[in-house]
Amino acid sequence: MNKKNSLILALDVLSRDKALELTEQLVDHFDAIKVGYPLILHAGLGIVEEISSISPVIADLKIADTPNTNRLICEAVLGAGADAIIAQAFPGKDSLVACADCAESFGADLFVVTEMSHPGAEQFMAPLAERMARLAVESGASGVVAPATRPERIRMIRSIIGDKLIISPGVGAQGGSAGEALQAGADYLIVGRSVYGSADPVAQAKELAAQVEQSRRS
Ligand code: U5P
Repeated sequence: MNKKNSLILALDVLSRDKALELTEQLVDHFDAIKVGYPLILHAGLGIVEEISSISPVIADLKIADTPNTNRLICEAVLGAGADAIIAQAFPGKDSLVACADCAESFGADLFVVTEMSHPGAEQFMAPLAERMARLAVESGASGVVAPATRPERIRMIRSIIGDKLIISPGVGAQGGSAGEALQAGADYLIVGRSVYGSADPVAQAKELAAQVEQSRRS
């Protein structure tokens, strides 16, 4: 993933046509497009192949199964053209290593969820986030997912993972601030509804780019 805009589009729309229209419109404003269950379940796995011919794709399937099943999921989505996958750490090291090995065999990136961005993540994930961040490093992941809604947690996770990448959802619709997440150590912001749900997605993307630029200068 080439870091140009520090922005990743979360494309949680439900139709192939809408997804491709937004991809064409926004490809120059985002470094990657993240697709997950909402789009893949509606449009089919072929949408990964179609978008990946236009932009790098991160497959956000939050993979969380046994090592063998994890491998089968990774092979399917990386085989369809995804450049990166997202996996959960909580199934444990063997499950995560299965994802890391598969990502490596495809020359793809693996991002590991440490602590999610919604309020409920404070219940079970936050108390284990440090251990999950360490596991991500030990397993050979390219980076982690950490919450823009809690910049202090990004700071803490950065102190554990060194120079691995942090991709950070929660900006916009979930209330997180682009500037604060970047200042806390996020490498990329993941933004969905506030862009694709807006009347003018390109204008929203430009506004985010201006915030990224301002944060780089400060
Ligand atoms: N996402 C989160 N929080 C996490 C991990 C992933 O919001 O901790 C994903 C969501 O599933 C969605 C995107 O695809 O990031 C955020 O979209 P939005 O809230 O900006 O619409």
